Amino acid sequence: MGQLMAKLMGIFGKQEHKVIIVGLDNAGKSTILYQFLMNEAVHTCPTIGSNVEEVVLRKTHFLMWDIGGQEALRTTWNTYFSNTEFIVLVIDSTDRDRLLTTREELYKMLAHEALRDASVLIFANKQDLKDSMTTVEISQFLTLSAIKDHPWHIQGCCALTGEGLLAGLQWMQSRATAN
Ligand SMILES: Nc1nc2c(ncn2[C@@H]2O[C@H](COP(=O)(O)OP(=O)(O)OP(=O)(O)O)[C@@H](O)[C@H]2O)c(=O)[nH]1
Ligand SMILES: [Mg+2]
Repeated sequence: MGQLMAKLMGIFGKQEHKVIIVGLDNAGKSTILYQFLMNEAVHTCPTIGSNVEEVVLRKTHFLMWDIGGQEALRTTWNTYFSNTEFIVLVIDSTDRDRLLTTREELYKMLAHEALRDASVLIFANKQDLKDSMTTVEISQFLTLSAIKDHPWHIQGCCALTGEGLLAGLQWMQSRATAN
């Protein structure tokens, strides 16, 4: 779906829950988005700007914005924040060196006024790789248990096979219908 069409559906269509997919470059954000849409791994290129697609689960419509994660693009993330209900933070679970950077980006977002009411789904991606950190290690490093002002959930996954993605989407769906 084109970006304009997606936007128009968001404005005039049935209730649509806005999702932003963020995380550092190479985390697997675009691979996850297209796995949701097509149930298969597609070849991705680094995202410059964003991709937007509609994903539907059991009559719940999500408008998902997949935003480029390169350092120079991270300053643009805030232009996508308004009306966001869900932040999907994607982490390359093998990328130990940059987990601190991810942590900083996460807490910056959580402190942002426009994201005050947003829920956070963290995908610990690339669980297929043998040196990947577990969800427990990542939770501890990000001190997720200290986050009291946003509902959050962490889910291990592999975007190449799709394993774990539906569980994450189901968590969003249950929150979207609870609100
Ligand atoms: N082994 C493995 N590789 C993955 C997985 N998910 C994504 N990749 C690979 O990681 C690379 C980056 O994936 P993208 O989806 O393009 O990453 P991105 O987060 O969209 O990156 P930017 O658009 O630059 O922000 C690609 O080569 C993917 O095939 C996974 O679960 N396991
Ligand atoms: Mg991308």
